Amino acid sequence: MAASSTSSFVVVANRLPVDRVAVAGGNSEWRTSPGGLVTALEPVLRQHRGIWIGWPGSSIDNEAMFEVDGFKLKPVDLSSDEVQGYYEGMSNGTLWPLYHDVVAKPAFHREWWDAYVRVNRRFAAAAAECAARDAAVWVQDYQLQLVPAMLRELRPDVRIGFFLHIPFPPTELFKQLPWRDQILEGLLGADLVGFQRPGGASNFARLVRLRLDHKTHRDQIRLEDGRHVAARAYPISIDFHRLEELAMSSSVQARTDEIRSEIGADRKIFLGVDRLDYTKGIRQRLRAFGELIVDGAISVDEAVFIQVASPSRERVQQYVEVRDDIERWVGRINGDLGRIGRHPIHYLHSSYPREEMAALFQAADVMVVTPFADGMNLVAKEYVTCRHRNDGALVLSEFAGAADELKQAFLVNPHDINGLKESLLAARDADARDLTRRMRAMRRQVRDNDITSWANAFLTDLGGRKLRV
Ligand code: GDG
Repeated sequence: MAASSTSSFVVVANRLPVDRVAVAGGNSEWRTSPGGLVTALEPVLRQHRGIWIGWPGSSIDNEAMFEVDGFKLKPVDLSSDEVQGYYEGMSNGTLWPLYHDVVAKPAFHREWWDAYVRVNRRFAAAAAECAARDAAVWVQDYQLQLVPAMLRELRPDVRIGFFLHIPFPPTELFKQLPWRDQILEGLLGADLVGFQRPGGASNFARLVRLRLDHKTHRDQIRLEDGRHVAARAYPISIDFHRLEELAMSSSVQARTDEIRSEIGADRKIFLGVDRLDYTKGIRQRLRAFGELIVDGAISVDEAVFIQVASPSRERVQQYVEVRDDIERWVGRINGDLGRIGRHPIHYLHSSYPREEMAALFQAADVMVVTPFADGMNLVAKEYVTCRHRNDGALVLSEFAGAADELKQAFLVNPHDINGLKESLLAARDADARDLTRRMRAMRRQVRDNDITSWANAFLTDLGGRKLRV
């Protein structure tokens, strides 16, 4: 259905919150994809008849606005060259590894940068077209860091917010970027720049002071023209109540029982759930688990590791390599340490419905989340949310943003394999009362700081009370 005009609230993100799905008769239609961001922004989008601008994920005939489930969507159509240069190249081959502590080597290519500038300009133009006078525009994430300044130039009347979902790197790493000043200038087009952790906000403030000579005071940056930009932390969260309700539903409970009985009721389940990404530390955690079997500390009759690695960015070379690497390790561990009917690792390279994820979270005794760097890590918060009986153990990397809030987790340094092994055993062997005490505190933290509080905190700072969810 066609939708028209402008709105007082506009979201700009790399992807539209919809997928094109095949339906009977060889046709296809749009369905909303249930990501965290849509859930968070749904009330405010509906209230303001907001518009969401993004790439539809596949090529489309025209860029006319359309409507799905009451959401107004404005597509930005990208050519395959643009997808390659802006998305696979600059976003996921340069910025993603650079911002994640150079866990993989970032590649710097001028043609990728050129595509990034071009595509950011197109997103900014679309935002300028959709924003009503004095509207609030909320730009999301590392793919669109130039949009705030480009949009400000086109539309000085609008309030502009930007939120970075991934870490913002320390100055020494950021400085490697050939286009470092352009990115800083791009972000400074916003009135409010949000980060997951206070460290990201202070890295940014330090960089604009050092490189662009702007004055900063606490979380305020003062520009030459007298304008102020605020840089603050807004730790993202999840929809606690919706997920808890799903986890408590009878169908998910039944599926949980089924998984437990398939694995063997007495076997401990260690679980990993990640997009297959080199930042997530998947190989290291499997290696630690394998070594514990070799050491005799874990027996394949008593424990299993389930690793869900959902397919991600499969056209980017580093992702092809990390997949090969992980699969070699899984093969080696299962080949060396398993026997018929007893695989130490159940490796699942697939995406599953939310119900299946909730059942897995409930079935797992020990959740293992070991990224080398991670803006937040929602999986850790989802596990805690699903443990409505206040049991289960969370092993969590101190390098995930979630570690700031989930302090009662078994915190680990994922580079330290021996430390990781000790934590896996400590989590397995912890007594029930200790686990309950920890889980209660973590659940309270996520319940009291859910996705709505996150959106409200950001939107109130951006646009005042009228934008609250
Ligand atoms: C970025 C930042 C930040 C995974 N496999 C399946 C599935 N998932 C869901 C998880 C979770 C989400 O995907 C992954 O979110 P994370 O936060 O763990 O990580 P990134 O994808 O890297 O997200 C991150 C986040 O943005 C938000 O700001 O926290 O730091 O890197 O919700 O459950 N969901 C389903 N099937 C799967 O197979 N249904």
